[in-house]
Amino acid sequence: MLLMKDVIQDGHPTLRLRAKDVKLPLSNEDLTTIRDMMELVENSQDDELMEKYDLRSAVGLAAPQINISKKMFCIKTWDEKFVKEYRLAVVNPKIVSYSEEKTYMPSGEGCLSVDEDVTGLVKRSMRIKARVNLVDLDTGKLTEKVLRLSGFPAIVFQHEYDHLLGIMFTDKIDKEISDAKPLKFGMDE
Ligand code: UDB
Ligand code: ZN
Repeated sequence: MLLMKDVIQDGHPTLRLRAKDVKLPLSNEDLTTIRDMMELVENSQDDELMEKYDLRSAVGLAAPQINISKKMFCIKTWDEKFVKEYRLAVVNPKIVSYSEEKTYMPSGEGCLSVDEDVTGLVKRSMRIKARVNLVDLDTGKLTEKVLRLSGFPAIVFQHEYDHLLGIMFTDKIDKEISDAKPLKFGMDE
């Protein structure tokens, strides 16, 4: 089982590499890795396990963050209206289009690989379209898909995708967000 000590921190060279394509079909080793990553994210969203293992409540994790420089990440989150849940195990993604419209998390982004008290405003596209291979974590089966995401899931996807390129959110702390709309969560009016 993965723990926070397995998540490498800013300054580790792996976080700055361009991750390698994952060879398909998926090896058992890669399948185990992405299952372990999803398990950490899901455990971190369980109050008891979170407390027991001192986990930060996570919505996504990319393989480079556990020192594996391969194009894989997982996402487990709700959209900002709390309508739809996203549970995505993603391999070899490619974002093929970005909306002109920009948004940002009004409370700022953080990162499991960055000290807890570092946050910052990061401008992201409100909507993206990505070609991905999705892994069914029960069967290990892969499906090629075109994903269209918007709002918070799109922000999480772009943050994890950046990890595959060696980019940290701290590189993007803005500068100039006045042309972006703050993302509104469901509980806000
Ligand atoms: C996170 N979680 O998992 F707006 F219900 C962050 C941490 C770093 C604070 C744990 C998070 O943003 N949770 C969250 C946010 C909400 C509403 C809510 C839960 N990541 C993942 C990460 O570091 N992946 O590499 C950072 C996020 C910042 C923006 C998207 C991902
Ligand atoms: Zn991160």
